[in-house]
Amino acid sequence: MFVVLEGIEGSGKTTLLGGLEEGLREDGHAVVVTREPGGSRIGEAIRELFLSHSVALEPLTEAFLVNAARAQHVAEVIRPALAAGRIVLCDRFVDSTLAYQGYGRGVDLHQLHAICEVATGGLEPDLVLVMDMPVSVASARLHGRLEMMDRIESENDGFHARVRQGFLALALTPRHRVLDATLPEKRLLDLALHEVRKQLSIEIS
Ligand code: T5A
Repeated sequence: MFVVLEGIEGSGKTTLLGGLEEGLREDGHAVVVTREPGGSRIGEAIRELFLSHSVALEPLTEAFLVNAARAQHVAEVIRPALAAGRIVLCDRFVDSTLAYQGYGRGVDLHQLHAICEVATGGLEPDLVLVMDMPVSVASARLHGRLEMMDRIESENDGFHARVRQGFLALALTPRHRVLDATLPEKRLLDLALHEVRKQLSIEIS
């Protein structure tokens, strides 16, 4: 099963992924945790470039870069793990491109869908957990690491608000679940584990 976590920066995806991984391993599942951009050697190199302040990137260049990383990630990590019967937990996937480069930067959504489709070969997640929270709350959480803000995190609140609205607009499908990311960590983990276990029972039956 392929599970993706999405949401704006600071919404708690990485924290939740750690808890999900532990809970699912305790259930006896083999789990692979990975992320985008990244996940493979070339993907991590692209990530470094993508997040660096040292380069100015056109929105379409951003879209092609994350999708170059994604093509390698899908072929080298995600598809083999799924074929081996593992649960793949992925920090961000296609919705991030649609939300950041589409809703955030203004790249045409039809073009983005087409680019992502080529990169994924049509692979779609079975479940997408969307961590939703106001931008102001997420920014306050990240405030302590102001000096370490990457190129995208450093964008203004208006950009992040468009990205948040993008994630919510994309979440209107049966495979998406929107979680209130302002909830305490333990409560969020319980809700997320419940959703993943429910989806697993559907996949198995
Ligand atoms: N990107 C990515 C694109 O533009 N296009 C794309 O196609 C893709 C794939 C990737 C960047 O690339 C962009 C989007 C991103 O800008 P990233 O590292 O994956 O960067 O994403 P970030 O969201 O920046 O990762 P962060 O680590 O900043 O945020 P998380 O993972 O959402 O949040 P987390 O877990 O690190 O938590 C943040 C803080 O909140 C606390 C944590 O302890 C931590 O201090 N916290 C909570 N506090 C209270 N209650 C809770 N429930 C909490 N959960 C966590």
